[in-house]
Amino acid sequence: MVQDSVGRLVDERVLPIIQKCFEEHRFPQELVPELAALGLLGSSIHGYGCAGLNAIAYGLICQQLERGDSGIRSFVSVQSSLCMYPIDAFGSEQQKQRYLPRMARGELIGCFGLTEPHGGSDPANMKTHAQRRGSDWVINGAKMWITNGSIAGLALVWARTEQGIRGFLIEKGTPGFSASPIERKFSLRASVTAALFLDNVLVPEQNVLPGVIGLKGPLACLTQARYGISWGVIGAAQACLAQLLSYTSERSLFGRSLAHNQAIQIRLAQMARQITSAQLLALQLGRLKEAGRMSPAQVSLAKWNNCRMALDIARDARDMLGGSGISAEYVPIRHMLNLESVITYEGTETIHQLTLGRELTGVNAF
Ligand code: TGC
Ligand code: FAD
Repeated sequence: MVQDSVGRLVDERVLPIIQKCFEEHRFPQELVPELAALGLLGSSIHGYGCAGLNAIAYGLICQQLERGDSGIRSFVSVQSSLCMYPIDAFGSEQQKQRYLPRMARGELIGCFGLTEPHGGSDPANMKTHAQRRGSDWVINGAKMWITNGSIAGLALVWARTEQGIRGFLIEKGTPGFSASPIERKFSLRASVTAALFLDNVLVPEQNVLPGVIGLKGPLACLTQARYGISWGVIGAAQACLAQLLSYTSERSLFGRSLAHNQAIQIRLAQMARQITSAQLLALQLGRLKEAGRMSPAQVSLAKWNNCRMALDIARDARDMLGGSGISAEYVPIRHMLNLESVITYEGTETIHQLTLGRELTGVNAF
């Protein structure tokens, strides 16, 4: 039921506008109330106006949304896994009451500020810092490549303190806090990406997440979001394969349709094999997550495998469309360009390979 209703939303509301949004470098913010009305924001959270769905339902939501566009799935990932999840998991009751219901209704958009301009793969080397001033905190620093950054009413900013890394909930309009959209992207053009600046930003103690100190806080959020991405990218690959099935049956070359060629059928069959394997991997991960047995290394394996699978399929699909493959009339090039971001954010492919390497050998090679 979840898959079908999100699929309908994608078919009826996302697909008709998304190519134009991509061309215009515009996030379709008008869809946020509809995403909220279907219960897609913070869908795994119980209470606070959230749907309380299980992990596999969240995966299916991501898969359907990314069949539309990675930018729409990114919006939901950040809102749900990177902003609402930490408030639910590490926040005070007051913080949950104040933010989660409005976020579930889509009235308050969140963002997650971990990456910094000097290098995102190594967040332990964070420069943004918070110092005590009486009962408040003063934060200075900058964050880079932040999804939803300039449309967010609430930024979860991670900063170094004397005790270790902590999460600060900063509301839009707080003096010294600003966000500037990053223009001229060739990828995720239907998504907002921004830089955040923090210049002596005063944050009261009540806006600090009390439940976690240290890098494990943001990394635990990334585990949730990477899980969703492992499902999401399958949708982008499915969209590319669907386009190819109609294109290769309609296009006639050398006196027969492209689909009559063994070389074409083998490439289509390879895609179906890769998509099905990725789905089984994501499904098993979801079952482990439901059972409380999903490990971060398993999530790294799935994020790496499934992003690589989707990017390879999108690039291959682009090629199989010939010249049409570079046209905005067809979906593969948009998915291909988006997936260049998806394989980079939430840990680059190399970071996930090294995470697996560390798990296998016990040696940290970062
Ligand atoms: P390391 O020593 O491994 O870990 C530090 C502490 O964290 C714990 N931990 C985790 N906890 C929960 N989930 C995970 N995945 C965890 N991984 C590690 C770990 O047990 C330890 O805890 P404790 O209690 O011992 O302190 O840390 P490290 O400094 O060696 O770094 C490891 C590394 C390289 C894997 C990590 O830094 C990393 O993942 N780097 C990549 C950074 C990244 O992915 N950034 C993403 C930014 S957000 C984003 O891209 C959003 S895109 C949104 C969208 O539009 O969809
Ligand atoms: P770097 O860390 O500088 O890496 C550069 C290259 O070096 C990469 O190829 C990397 O794999 C490689 N490398 C790094 N370390 C090693 C090593 N030890 N051995 C070998 N190779 C290595 N961040 C957020 O906090 N919040 C967001 O909402 C968010 N949204 C994003 C949206 C978009 C569209 C993009 C593109 C990024 C977003 N990010 C966000 C940032 C993203 O997480 C980072 O881009 C990513 O973690 C990589 O960091 P970096 O870009 O600084 O690259």
